[in-house]
Amino acid sequence: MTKRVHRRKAVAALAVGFAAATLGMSFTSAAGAAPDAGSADAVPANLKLIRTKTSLLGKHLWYQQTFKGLPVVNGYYAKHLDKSGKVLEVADGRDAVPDSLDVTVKVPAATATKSANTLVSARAARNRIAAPNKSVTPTPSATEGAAQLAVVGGPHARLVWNVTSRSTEGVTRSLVDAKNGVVVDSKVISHNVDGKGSVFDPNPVVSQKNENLADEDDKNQNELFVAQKNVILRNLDGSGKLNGPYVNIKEAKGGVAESKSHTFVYQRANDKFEQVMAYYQVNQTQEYIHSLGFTEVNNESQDFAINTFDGDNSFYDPSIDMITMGEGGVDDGEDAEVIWHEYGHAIQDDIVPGFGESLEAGSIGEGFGDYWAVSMSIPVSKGYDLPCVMDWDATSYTSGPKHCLRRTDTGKTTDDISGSVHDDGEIWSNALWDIHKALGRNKANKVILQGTFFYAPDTTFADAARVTVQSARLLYGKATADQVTAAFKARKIL
Ligand SMILES: [Ca+2]
Ligand SMILES: [Ca+2]
Ligand SMILES: [Ca+2]
Ligand SMILES: [Ca+2]
Ligand SMILES: [Zn+2]
Repeated sequence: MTKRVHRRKAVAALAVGFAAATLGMSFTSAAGAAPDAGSADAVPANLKLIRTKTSLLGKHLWYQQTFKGLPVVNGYYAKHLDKSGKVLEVADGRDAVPDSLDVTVKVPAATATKSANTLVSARAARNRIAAPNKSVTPTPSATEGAAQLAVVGGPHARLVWNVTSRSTEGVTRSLVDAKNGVVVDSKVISHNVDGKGSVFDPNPVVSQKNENLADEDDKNQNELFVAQKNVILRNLDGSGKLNGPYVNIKEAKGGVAESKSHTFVYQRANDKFEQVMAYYQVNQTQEYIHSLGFTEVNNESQDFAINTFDGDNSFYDPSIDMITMGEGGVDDGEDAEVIWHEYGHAIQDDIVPGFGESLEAGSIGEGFGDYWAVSMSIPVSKGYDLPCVMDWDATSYTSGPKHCLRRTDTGKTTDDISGSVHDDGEIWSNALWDIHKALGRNKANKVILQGTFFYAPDTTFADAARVTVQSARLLYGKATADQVTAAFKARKIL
């Protein structure tokens, strides 16, 4: 292998017209330190060693080009050494940066992050409209951002904030001019992929119409195996884990599931099965929410901890925005209705900061979670006892013949208020269920989600009902609002 020095590719890989060749420009920042590739130690000035790899033939040293201590975007330098330390090859991908470039920041990081996220959100929204029928549903709103100061070299050298955002497009890198705030480049650096999975949908009791199934301590059973359904896991971020724009399996008993081929097929005795359930069922519910036109209903990669709690309970923790699925009795993650109930809490906490500050608000939280579980179950339940909540999980703690943790058709009214959020939630869920029956699934869910945007954190039944009626009126007119009013009157809420 002969020793060669590769010069920089002629065009920088930036999208916004940085087309001029950098060939022939001097590396003023590296003045007096011409590459001496012949010596293993010598490298040009202003390089920072960022990685050393060992291969069969030797070592590979990777450097980040820097300017006044800041990374130069896409500016690299690599030195490949044989086992004796002799240089085999050098790759020089540095961009010229004029010494005169001023690195004083004019635009704060927060402003740059906001500009980048706004642009990413708008682009995601446009893409969604352009391709409404694609199975992968890109959706708007970049929700996270971290800004790092950097320098772009080449003919349009400038100081930039390098902003990493996460949106339904995936992970995006945007470069924002730190002098004037203009977003000069923005591109997706991750890849969304489809994976394969196997799930219960919504749960075995409903899909098999069999109230006699039993947990048997998480044992694989033929009756439960046939209840599994092969599905496509959409919107995976390509990391090989169950992560995407709507779901992030963050912690899990036995470790998070990983598959390079994005194949997540397990039987229910494997603790990873519940991870797949959470990913699939939450992705489904977010795609549904987006299909209704809502772009900011917990539109983020919701954190989950799966099977990390050994009690027979699951919970949403608003302080860290995390849903924990317990493994007591039937693993809670085996029943999509438990997942959707908890996700209902995450939805409300996202729309109304600090939601649930009063007894009635807490009851609305529980009632909405139950209603949401029932409503999400409808497309896959073939009409089987729809108002029954958590039919499979409840086999562990109800004697039967029917197994329901709660129902959305109890007939309770405010005369039955008991002071317990779960019991009183049945008043609220019954009202929502009646709205559902009156308006149909999509129209009802639009009205109910829209109404939530007007809730106060410590709302009362009556106030929450009032803004739901108002939402129905503004979206659909008086006749629809009257139907919603009737549903709340039947529960003596209005
Ligand atoms: Ca299980
Ligand atoms: Ca959230
Ligand atoms: Ca359980
Ligand atoms: Ca059910
Ligand atoms: Zn709850």
